[in-house]
This record gives sequence, structure tokens and C-alpha cells, in this order.
Amino acid sequence: MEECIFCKIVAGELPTELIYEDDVVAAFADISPMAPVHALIIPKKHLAGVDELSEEDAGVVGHMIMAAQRLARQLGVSASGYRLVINTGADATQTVPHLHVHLLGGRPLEPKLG
Ligand code: DGP
Repeated sequence: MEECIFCKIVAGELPTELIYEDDVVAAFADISPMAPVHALIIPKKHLAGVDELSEEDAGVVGHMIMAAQRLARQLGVSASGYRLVINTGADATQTVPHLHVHLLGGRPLEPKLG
């Protein structure tokens, strides 16, 4: 996906510090942080979003969650708690059509999700 900004980050075409990386996923700080800790975990492979996933992508999604757990420990929010969010589609305000998990923490988060 040549025009996908997250694919460009994975390819090193947009200068972005990766705070976690393995063969399957990469993670970096959100450009517009909503909390003291706000990271994005993305698959290196282009997947548009949850609604476009196939059964064969289940392993990648599980890997993203385990990477989020590892990153939360790395960023020091495991004990205090954190929220993982995946926005999907227009009503959820998904703005980047490359699957990503938001990892938010570092302060008490609002109890309401909707
Ligand atoms: P969402 O609304 O779930 O699609 O969130 C997309 C997030 O991606 C949003 O919080 C801002 C972030 N973002 C968009 N473009 C860039 C970028 O070029 N670099 C970084 N680090 N984050 C970005």
C-alpha cells in the first residue's frame, strides 16, 4: 500500500522512532497523544482494519495484543493499568486505514468508552 502512512513508517520512509519492533509488528508514539503514554501497535503487513480481517490474520492480531502487553511493561504502565483501543470504521473515527491498537495509560482514564 504505497499511500498508507503506517506502511511508510514500517518502510522507514517517514522518520518515526520505533519503540518496539519484531518480525510481525512495530510500535511508535502517537503523533497526537491523548494520555501521557499513547502508543500505536501496528502489523507490518498492511491490514486495513478489524472489519477486513480474515481468519488467517488471527495470529497477527494475537501477536499485536502480546506486543501491547510487552510494550506496556516497557513503558511502565502495567501496574497502574492501561487501555487498548481499536477504532474500526467511520462511526468509531478510524482515520488511518491500517489496523492499529492504541495503548493508552499513565493517568486515570475516563470510565466511559462511547
Ligand atoms: P484512529 O483514529 O484510531 O485511526 O487513530 C489514528 C492515530 O494515528 C491518531 O491518533 C493519530 C495517529 N497518527 C496519524 N498519522 C500519524 C503519523 O504520521 N505518525 C504518528 N506517530 N502517528 C500518527
